[in-house]
Amino acid sequence: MRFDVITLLPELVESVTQVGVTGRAATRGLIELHCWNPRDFTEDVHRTVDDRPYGGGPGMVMKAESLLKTIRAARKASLAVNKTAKVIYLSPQGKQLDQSAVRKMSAGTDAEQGLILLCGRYEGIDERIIELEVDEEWSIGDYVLSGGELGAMVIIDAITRLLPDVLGHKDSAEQDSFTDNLLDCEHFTRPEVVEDLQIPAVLKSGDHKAIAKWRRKQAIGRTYQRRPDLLLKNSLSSDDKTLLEEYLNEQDL
Ligand code: 9WO
Repeated sequence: MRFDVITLLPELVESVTQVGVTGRAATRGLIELHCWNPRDFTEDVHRTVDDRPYGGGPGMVMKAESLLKTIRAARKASLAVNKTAKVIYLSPQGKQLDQSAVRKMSAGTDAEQGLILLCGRYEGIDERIIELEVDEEWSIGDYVLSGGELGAMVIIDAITRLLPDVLGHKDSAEQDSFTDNLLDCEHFTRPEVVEDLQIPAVLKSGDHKAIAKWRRKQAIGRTYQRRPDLLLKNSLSSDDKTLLEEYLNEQDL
């Protein structure tokens, strides 16, 4: 999948293709990242990308002209290879990203045609850019960052790990938290005892059915206690309700 990122800080965004799962995906050619710096699309000696806000107030706003040129250059380059990539603006005003949105982007036309991720800095970008060129506006959560880059990197990371062949183990992405709106169960590895704390006995039983049942019970119980809002998204099957009752009974012990 191809990602084109419009950013004043390409070094920051490029680090995503230099390390970890996303780094390996880039090396293996499963993802491609191209950064476009609006400063390279300025004409003046100072390479000005920002200006004072109309109406006054603190800070600066990213100017329309260089951004328009940058977005159109990115669109053209991406079009030559793929088809019509969407332009996504990262901002706290966007629709909040969740795993189902990520899954859609990693599977559908976005995966084939790529995404153009637009990162603002300063107080934001001239609104007319959003009107003219932005197809979708996404937020990664209710907090303010100093720019959209970390949001773009979050989207690239979350999509990449779902792409075919990226994760070694065939179904490890599918087994994760949120696959069916449930949080993950706990994990343990050796040694068996850490500061007097034992691992749950069932995990040593070798009984794969019992282990799978315990993991699902924990996932449901933890979701109920920590994120009840997620359980309301898809009502529990009667088997899952039984597991939740068992979990709550075991908690009282
Ligand atoms: C900065 C600022 C400073 C003084 C007064 C008001 C202010 N508002 C902002 C601001 O919202 N800056 C944004 C920085 C402008 C757009 C890019 N920036 C950004 C993106 N911050 N946080 C995000 C973001 C992106 C995706 N998901 C969550 C947050």
